Amino acid sequence: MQNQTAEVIRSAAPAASPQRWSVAEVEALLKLPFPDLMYRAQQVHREHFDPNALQLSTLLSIKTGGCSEDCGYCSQSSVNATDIQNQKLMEVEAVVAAARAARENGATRFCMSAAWREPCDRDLENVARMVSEVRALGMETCATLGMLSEEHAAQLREAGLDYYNHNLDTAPELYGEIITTRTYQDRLDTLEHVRSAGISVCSGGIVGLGENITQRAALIAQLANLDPYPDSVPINNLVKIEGTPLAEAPDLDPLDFVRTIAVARITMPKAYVRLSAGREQMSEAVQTLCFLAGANSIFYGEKLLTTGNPAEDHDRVLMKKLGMYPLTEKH
Ligand code: SAM
Ligand code: DTB
Ligand code: SF4
Repeated sequence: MQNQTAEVIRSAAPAASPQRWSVAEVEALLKLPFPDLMYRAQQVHREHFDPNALQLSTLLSIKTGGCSEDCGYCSQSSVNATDIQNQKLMEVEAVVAAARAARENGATRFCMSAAWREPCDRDLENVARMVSEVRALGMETCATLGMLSEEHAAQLREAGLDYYNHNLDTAPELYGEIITTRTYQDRLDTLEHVRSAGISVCSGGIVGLGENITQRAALIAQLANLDPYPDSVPINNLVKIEGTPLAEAPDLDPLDFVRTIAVARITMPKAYVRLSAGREQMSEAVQTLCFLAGANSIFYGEKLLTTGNPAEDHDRVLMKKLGMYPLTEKH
């Protein structure tokens, strides 16, 4: 039986249209006793998903570094003094070869990421070719290329793009302290263009940026109040990168990370909640708590964009130990 605190928070049963979540309601969820929170999250998760299955996406940085945006967490911003190797847009053939390898390893979705503020027309044509060729391998396609116009979104859809990743990243109140070269509204506009083009929305954020619990709640409320909420919600734990303004950000308590996952699950019942960046720095026990809290998707492959991720064989062993398995058919 749930305790009184839990009872005052309204039920997260899915409705035809999404619920509106106030920041205070989300914050109250984040503050639930841990066992109550996990119980709520598991109830919601099991109502909509096989709790033992994980969706696996492999990431590839198709254009690395030299980005004109000033995101305070990112190794790829030209404003940040990081020591990554810039790399121009990859050739289509090399991208398709990487996608094929990812498929052979068991990934069902391939996500192509570029360090751009926004793609130009020529870049977009090249990415559209990559999308259609990766799609032809029988994989789901995802791209994250920065801001997207309506026209570019339509072109990508035409090429066979299934998902577009564009994160809200943090709470509106904190946003201006993390990024100054674009606005929150710019982010929301791109999500609208993506949705209108018929592409599924993948949007989440980063925790551990030094936000307080109210700001963490505000990020989740923003995502959950999108109408409809995103199909896929990546929750990244900040990977601290030397040379970025956030290199010395205080560590987030791992249990607060797990709580964030649980609240994302409760407020966005049918979304795939992705345990994203930061897994390499996380113990298996914490990752397991995230799965129990409702995370049902991961980035699979030994590299994220410029930082490491657990190797495929390591993740396979973990899944086996937990009796979990990859989603094999397309979802
Ligand atoms: N340039 C595009 C954009 O910003 O939308 C696409 C690539 S960008 C690297 C994709 C996302 O990666 C960011 O929105 C952010 O959420 C996440 N990210 C970047 N650096 C990170 C870091 N150091 N730790 C955790 N997440 C990070
Ligand atoms: C997302 O939300 N996380 C991924 C993906 N979308 C593109 C990126 C994580 C980047 C982590 C830092 C790096 O490897 O540079
Ligand atoms: Fe550029 Fe994206 Fe990194 Fe921001 S997060 S600096 S937009 S690559």
